Amino acid sequence: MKKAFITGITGQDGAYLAQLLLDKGYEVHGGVRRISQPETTRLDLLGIAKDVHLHEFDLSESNSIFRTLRKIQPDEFYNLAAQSFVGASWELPVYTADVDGMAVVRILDTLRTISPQTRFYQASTSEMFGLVQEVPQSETTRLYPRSPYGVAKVYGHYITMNYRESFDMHASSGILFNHESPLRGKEFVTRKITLGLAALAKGGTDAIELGNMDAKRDWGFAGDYVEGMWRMLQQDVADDYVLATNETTTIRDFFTYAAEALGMDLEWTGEGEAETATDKKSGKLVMKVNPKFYRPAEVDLLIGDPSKAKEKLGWEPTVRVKELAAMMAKSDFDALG
Ligand code: NDP
Ligand code: GDR
Repeated sequence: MKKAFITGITGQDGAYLAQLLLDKGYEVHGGVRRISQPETTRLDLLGIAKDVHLHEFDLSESNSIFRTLRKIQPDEFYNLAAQSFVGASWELPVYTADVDGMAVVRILDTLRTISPQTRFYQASTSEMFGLVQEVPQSETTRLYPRSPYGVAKVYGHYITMNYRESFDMHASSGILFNHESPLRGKEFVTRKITLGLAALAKGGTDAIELGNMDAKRDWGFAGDYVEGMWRMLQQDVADDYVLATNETTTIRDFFTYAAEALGMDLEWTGEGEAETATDKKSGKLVMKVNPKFYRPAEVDLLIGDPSKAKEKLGWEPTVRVKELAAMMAKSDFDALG
């Protein structure tokens, strides 16, 4: 039986990956931070909390990484834990650099010392592309991060490549474009939209307040992306791969798709800070812009080219953005009873 260790197992991707690996017959271990109230909501929702082995683990603590790895000696190590919210990274730039950047070398160097045969996956991100250099973005596109989060992830990405080249380690990075699901964190824009719309459809009256409506993202379904992570570690030779849908959508259009799935018919008015959306059927104001959600520097356009993953891994996304928006909106609507 293969053993896997997942950092960030309580997060969106960690939960889906744990489920995938359990289905494949792995013994699944995961790292959880010590907090006053252990939080396994996503693992509970998937019905797998009892099937995984959880270990106290913090990315900022070298000894915690060392002790955990020495004990488990996993065949595969997936580093999914991170301060993953871009918006918060301007408030927590040093912490983000440590957890999203430095922690990657802590893990790699520990693996090199005590478990060099372990295959390693690093959660790299399309946020590393930042300011548009090329469309669509691929593994060879120049990196130009636009947030402390993006900058920290660039370090994690390059140190993964460096340990692969320096020590012949099986270390791969997945450069993943945005992927969402009903388990997505509530502060990310897709989930914020679907939770807010579900409440409005159930009779609520609070308009959803958003920032930049013009940003474009390449959104896929998280379940598809964890399959791609696993496939990367099954290759004979480690490498870096983009996972994306190759379709890009504005925040406004995602909002419209989710609203339509709940039976709304939107009327958009105004521009910039004055932009609003009203549901023509109920007459309710459902969205207004609040500049407090604007970012100090924005990533305007992300669209990925996943052809390498398709050719080498046989990976393709199965859920398109409209279906994704409907899936999330209906899940949040149903959860309200
Ligand atoms: P989530 O925010 O849902 O999960 C992050 C996980 O990291 C949580 O389990 C969290 O634990 C854990 N964590 C945070 N800080 C620490 C720490 N100091 N020590 C140990 N664990 C910690 O993220 P996602 O699942 O969406 O993303 C997974 C990874 O992929 C992240 O690295 C993210 O940056 C990256 N990524 C995500 C993309 C996406 O669109 N989802 C796209 C590209 C990359 P806790 O539950 O205690 O908070
Ligand atoms: P992102 O996701 O920054 O792409 O990072 P997020 O959903 O936070 O933002 C996407 C875009 O929406 C705009 N936006 C808002 N965003 C949030 N969160 N809240 C709002 O109210 C709002 N209004 C407009 C943002 O400005 C941005 O342009 C995600 C994370 O999962 C990262 O960890 C991951 O690396 C990248 O995706 C790929």
